[in-house]
Amino acid sequence: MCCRRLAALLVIAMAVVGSCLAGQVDWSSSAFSIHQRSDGTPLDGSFAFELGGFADGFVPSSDNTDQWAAHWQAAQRAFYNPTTQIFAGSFVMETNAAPFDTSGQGYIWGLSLDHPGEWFLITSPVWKWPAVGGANPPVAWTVQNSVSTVVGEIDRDGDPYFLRTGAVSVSNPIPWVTPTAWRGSHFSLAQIAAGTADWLADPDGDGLTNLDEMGAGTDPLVPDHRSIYTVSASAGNALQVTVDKVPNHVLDYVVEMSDDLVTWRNAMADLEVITESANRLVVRDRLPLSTSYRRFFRTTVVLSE
Ligand SMILES: [Ca+2]
Ligand SMILES: [Ca+2]
Repeated sequence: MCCRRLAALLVIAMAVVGSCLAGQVDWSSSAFSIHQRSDGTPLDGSFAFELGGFADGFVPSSDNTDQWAAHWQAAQRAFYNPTTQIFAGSFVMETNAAPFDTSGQGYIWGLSLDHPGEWFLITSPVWKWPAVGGANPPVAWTVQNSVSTVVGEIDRDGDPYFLRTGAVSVSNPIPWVTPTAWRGSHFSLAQIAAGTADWLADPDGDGLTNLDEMGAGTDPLVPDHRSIYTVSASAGNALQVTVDKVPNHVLDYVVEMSDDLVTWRNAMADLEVITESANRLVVRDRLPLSTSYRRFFRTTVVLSE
């Protein structure tokens, strides 16, 4: 994995927003269970699991795995933790637009860039998306309570394994845009060789580096600008930064805070992640607004591949 960082923008502002109720899906495997690839080797930290649904009425099966990526819409991604042997996430509903309508079918899809021939997909007839803003308690979609294993295997008593991915064709398209694929889709081989596609280059001169452009979903060869963040004050009167992510890209968005524009930090002691989904990252200052100190925030995009 390589990582590159770039400070995208500095922001400070304040406004007032209200809190709202929301439907929530808590989804996970079981901790300290045996999770394996199809050949029996333990899952490693390259495996990510995504909560999501398939658009256009597409119904996935083990016979049409080559078409899954074209229809997949992720709600949230959670990486497998080989130490605690679990993946887990909490997703607060952001929309009930299809395929996330209340009759839409929810799925959990596991895959890895390092092991492209190993997938896992489960669902259950009762996994229907909660209503946005609904006041019902969170629903729990777990490997344990899934009913349909489309690809992979589950052994619910955990012995000799709890979850096993299944073997699929390595030529299947994946639902993720890697940095290499993004660069290849926007630049010619000659441009890549000439350095025009370098991550810190700005060939269209719009002030956004190529890395910024990928993180904002803009065209690296057309001058344009899209602000990917908003700053507000939370109900508890603390500064809150919301980042609009480009979904399905293999990169991370990080919000950092500074008192002096010199030292930047994103420690949990200072910043609380309110929610992170495929589309959005919301981070909040743990201290309330005050006239006795200054706060600056910046959003950075981090490549990982
Ligand atoms: Ca640019
Ligand atoms: Ca541009």
